[in-house]
Amino acid sequence: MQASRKLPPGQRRVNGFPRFGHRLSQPAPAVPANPVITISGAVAEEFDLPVASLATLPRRELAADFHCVAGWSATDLRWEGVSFQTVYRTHIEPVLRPGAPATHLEFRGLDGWRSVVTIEDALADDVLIAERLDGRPLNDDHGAPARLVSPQQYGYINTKHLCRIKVLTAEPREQSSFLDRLLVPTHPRARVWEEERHYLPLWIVRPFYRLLIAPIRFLSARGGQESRARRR
Ligand SMILES: Nc1nc2c(c(=O)[nH]1)N[C@H]1C(S)=C(S)[C@@H](COP(=O)(O)O)O[C@H]1N2
Ligand SMILES: [Mo]
Repeated sequence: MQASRKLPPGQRRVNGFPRFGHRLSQPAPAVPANPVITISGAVAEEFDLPVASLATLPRRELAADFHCVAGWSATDLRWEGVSFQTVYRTHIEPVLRPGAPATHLEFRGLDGWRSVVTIEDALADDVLIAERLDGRPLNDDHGAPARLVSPQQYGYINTKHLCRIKVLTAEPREQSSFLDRLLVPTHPRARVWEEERHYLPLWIVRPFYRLLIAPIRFLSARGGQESRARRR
């Protein structure tokens, strides 16, 4: 489709869509038979939103590129799911604890990954909870059973294997995500067009990450093969 679409600053196109992430050589987490997304935090009562119930909400299709903070971009992906805004307005906003304005959301994956997103960024028009990619259900590599898709933010915000959304009323003080512990604090907004990677100067960050792409891709692909072998 839009093959000539410009990439954000410092990004390079890769062929296909590699599996990428932490616990690299590990297989993807097992998906429960009836997966749910637990909504917790500043809500009157914690509750489970079955992933299957997303099929009953207004569906949304989105063609977008995907940008990893390490510098690779996968282009022309076709996501299908539900707008996060829809999930928020229909299921979360009505049960917020009174007097506790939501400022951030924490998205957590079955493998322990987590990302924190400001309410403003989460409610952007192109943020989805997606269960389908390129016409098929999400596979293990890319986040079964459902993932956050926020194309204007770096990949690490796009939590895979989504199992919990926590409503926060302040920015969390300790940033204990994997990337934060590995490197230096990640940027709280992570907007790709502003190149909000970290607080370090880009002349340090860009080449450092570039060196990591090949080994991470290699290890992640091996972990992905292991998940597929286990399923067989
Ligand atoms: N649950 C979970 N989500 C995750 C990750 C992860 O390791 N676990 N890695 C993040 C990073 S750094 C990137 S670049 C993208 C990679 O998505 P992909 O494997 O579909 O390419 O997922 C993000 N979401
Ligand atoms: Mo990433």
